[in-house]
This record gives sequence, C-alpha cells and structure tokens, in this order.
Amino acid sequence: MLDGCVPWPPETAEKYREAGYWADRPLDTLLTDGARVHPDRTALVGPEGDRWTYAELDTKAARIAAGLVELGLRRGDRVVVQLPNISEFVVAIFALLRIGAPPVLALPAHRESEIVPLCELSEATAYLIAEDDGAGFDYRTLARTVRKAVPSLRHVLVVGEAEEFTALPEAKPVPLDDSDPSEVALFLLSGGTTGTPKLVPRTHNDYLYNARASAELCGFDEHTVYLVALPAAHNFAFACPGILGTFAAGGTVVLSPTPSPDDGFELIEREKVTATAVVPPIALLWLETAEWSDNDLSSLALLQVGGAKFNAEPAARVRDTLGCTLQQVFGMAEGLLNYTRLDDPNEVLIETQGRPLSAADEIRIVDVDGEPVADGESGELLTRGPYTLRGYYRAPEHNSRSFTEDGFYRSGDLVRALPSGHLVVEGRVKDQINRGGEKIPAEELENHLLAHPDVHDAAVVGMADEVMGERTCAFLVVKNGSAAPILRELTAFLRERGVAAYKLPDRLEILDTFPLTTVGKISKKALGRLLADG
Ligand code: OOB
Repeated sequence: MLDGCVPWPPETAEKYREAGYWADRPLDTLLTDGARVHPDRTALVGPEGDRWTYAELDTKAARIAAGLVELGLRRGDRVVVQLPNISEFVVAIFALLRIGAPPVLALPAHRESEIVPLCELSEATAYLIAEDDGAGFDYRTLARTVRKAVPSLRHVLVVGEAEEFTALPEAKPVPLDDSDPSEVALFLLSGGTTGTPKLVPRTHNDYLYNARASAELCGFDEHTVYLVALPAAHNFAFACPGILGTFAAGGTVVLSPTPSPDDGFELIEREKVTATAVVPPIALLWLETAEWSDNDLSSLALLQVGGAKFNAEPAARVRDTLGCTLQQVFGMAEGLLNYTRLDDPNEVLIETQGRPLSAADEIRIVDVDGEPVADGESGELLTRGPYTLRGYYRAPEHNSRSFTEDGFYRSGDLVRALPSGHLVVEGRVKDQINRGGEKIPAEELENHLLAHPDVHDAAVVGMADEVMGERTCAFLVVKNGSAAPILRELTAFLRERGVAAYKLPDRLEILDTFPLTTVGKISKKALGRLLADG
C-alpha cells in the first residue's frame, strides 16, 4: 500500500475476497468493461449537451492517460482534481485511475485555505482545474497562489484556456500496466473535525464494491439515467451509486452544472432522468418548485436524499409531489453507507436514515465509555467493514483517536437502531457543523477567526435552521482595547484568507467571556443554549 495508508489486516482482506466483496479488479474496469460489452450505449451527457458512448469515453480517457504519462506523471503520483460538473471530470478521473496516479477529489467551492493544505498533505505533483466554475470564478488565479505555496507541484493542468499553465494533454494511447486492486485508487476528503484536512484513501477493491453494491441495492440497470446534481467529486454523487454505480450497471450519467431546480428539472425532462441524489435543502427547493413547475418529471423514479438529516415532514411529501420513491442515505466519505431499501414500508422511508449497505458492515452503538448501549438507546456509531477505511492518510496520531484498537471507525454520529436494523440519526458528538450537507470542521474555522487581529478567543457552533438544518454562529471574545468586528468585516477577512464560502459564519455574537466546562474548556453546549434562548 501507498506509504502513509493503513491496510486491512491480511486475514480480514482474505475474508472479503473469499466472500466476493472484493473482486480484485482495478476500478477503471468499470469503463473498459462497458466499452467492451456495450460500446455504443450512451455513457455520459455533459452540461453542454455533449454526448459520449462508452467506447468514446474509454478512448478519450486512454488518450488523456497517455498524454499525462508523456508529461511525466507516474504511478503513485497524487493529483489534486478540482473540477465542476463537466465531462472532463469523468474523463480525467478515469485517465488518472488508469495510470495509477490517485486523484484527490477537492470540491469546486474550495479555495486557497483548503487547496494548499490538501496539496501539501498529499504532496501532489499536479493540480487539475477548469479555467472557471461557469459562475465567474477563475481557478487560474487560485492556481497561481497554490503553485507558489506548494513546491511539490510540478504541473497545473487546465481544462479550457491554460494561460501560463498546461492544457490537459492528449496523446496516442499506450499500453499501461493494470493497477494493483488492493492499492489506493483515489482520495476522498473527510468532512473533518480538526484544524487540518484529512484524506480518506479508497482502494480499487473497496470503492468498486461500494459502487457495485450500491447500484444493485438501488436497482440500477442499463435503463438507468442518473443525474449528477451535487458536485461530481462528492462521494454521494460519485459512487453511491452515482457516476460509478451507473457505469457498473451500463446506464447513462447526465451532468447538471448546479443542483438548482432550473437546471435539474430541465435535464430530467430532456434526458428522461430516472434517478438522482440531493442534500436536504435542495430536496426542499425541488419540492417547492415541483408544485408549480411545467417540467415533465414523470421519468424520475428515485430521489436519494442524504448528507444531512432529512426531516420526516418534507420526506413524507416526496412521493406525491415528485412522483418518485424517496431513499434516505446516511453515508460518509470514510466508508459506511446506510440506505433505506426501495421496498421499505413508507414510515421507514420517512422516519429512518436507512441500514448498512453490506452484510459485512459491522456496527456498534456505544456510550461515552465505549460500552454498547441497550437496544434502541442512542449512542455513538462505530463501524468497520469491506469499504470503510482503517486509517486516514498520513495521520497516525489522529488515527489513534479516530479508531478503536480493533479497527472500528468512530463516526462521531449519534444514532439509535430500530429492531429492523434501520438507523435514526439523532445528533453528533464530533465538533463539526453540518450546513445543509456541507461539513465545517469547527477547529479549522476557529483557527481562522483567531488569526483576526482583534480576536482574543473564538468558538463556532451550529444553530438550528429550518432550511439548512444548521447554520454557523461564531462567538468571539475581543482583545482588550479592540473594537468588536461586525459580521461583514469578519467574513471579508475570512474570504481574504481563502476560506470557502460555505464555511463563512452566518451570525456573529460577541461575549465578554466564554462559558466553561468543569474542566475549563469552552462549553459549546452552553453556547448552543444561548442561541436556543435567543
Ligand atoms: C456524506 O458524506 P460526508 O463525508 O460529506 O459526511 C459524512 C457525515 C456523517 O458522518 C453524518 O454526520 C452526516 O455527514 N450525514 C448525515 C446523513 N448523511 C450524512 N446525517 C444525517 N442524516 C443523513 N442522511 O454526507 C455522504 C456520503 C455518501 C452518501 C451520502 C452522504
């Protein structure tokens, strides 16, 4: 395994192979197999209306792979990929898988303060961007800063006008060795709780199983038309079943530039989309828009909602308003996926966040002492299994806290289990804010706030919000003699530091001192109560 990764114990790996969870095939066979078996089927429809058969997509990926090899990229090199929902995202990922240079999947919303640490942690040799995000942000400007800050970066590759950088290269396909399926195929970003980013290594074996088993559970087949409404680089849209699961089933992937009902509904009608995935705030917007929209949504059979808790009230409206089956998905970049089943009774679809994907997923629900709770009680969810990581990349110290000695991942989520095995998410013990599915590590944002010249101390907490689930409140104690900043100044300061827009606080509260716990730490519970009391 790549240096810095934690493998499964050999006897566990053997068990997963014998039971057929791990197929021992490289992840990019999803595309090569498709091109061999049904070359002329449509694999991908891009946001410009560009259409690609399996054969065309496979050839294009092979050409880009050859171009990247010619440029000097080698097996084991890491490449930070930050692309919007465009066809080149899919092509480039398969090209990188083919040459065995694991992509690190950054989100389009990330900025300097996320991308620089990601490049450093992964010691990336290349950073792949689009010229812009289609909404006016120029990634080449960001790349200039990133390149200066990260000496390991040898190439900035650009889809579109490259300016002083390198255009995504193409060359005549060359034969390439297969990847070792037990190796890392790609890195996902953890939602995180700490001040520095954490990378989740996903192997060919575990991620192929993740995609295939998800596609099977969701009933995907060659007639599936899957709309990528969320960022393609997010695990949910990428492989749950998402893009990879659709390819596994021989279906068609349609890329939407945004998750808005404007874009999504038009594509559903035009391409006869059958399935898609959204986060709860988008589901709310779709439910509202569907009440008056003229678009024909009758092809849509499955709406997956996950990333944050979807409340029962809107959940109950999905079938009648959108005319499709709701599936709740409670997943994590780290691995474990919980899905409601398509034939679950209505109250299970509405009231629960699903149950584990795999018969080999092991879960424990434990109290603060790590002891299993009584049946039906709520506690922290721990898990291990054939597609759940055994350790973050190059993070031994963090790993010693995030995993039990016997390899269970501590999810930080509070859940309770029903007798049927379905889980209900009740909250969280991790110091993170879940703003409509976008994760904000509290410590990271606090560190940025502490860098402000007038700030003595900072704490961020989530505040309940009907649409987003949570929004972010920053509590500050100001330095002696300093004037308190206002929210607008503070967010300008954070933007200047290159913090992604979704991490900016929605509200600011100035306190004289922070409430403390008995051991003298800032009491976020007490801060939360201040918000609740208005
Ligand atoms: C998905 O993945 P991440 O890595 O962005 O975030 C994982 C965390 C979970 O630990 C949990 O705290 C929260 O997001 N979460 C949910 C949820 N789905 C995720 N909380 C309540 N209800 C849900 N349905 O968010 C993700 C990955 C794959 C598929 C779907 C979501």
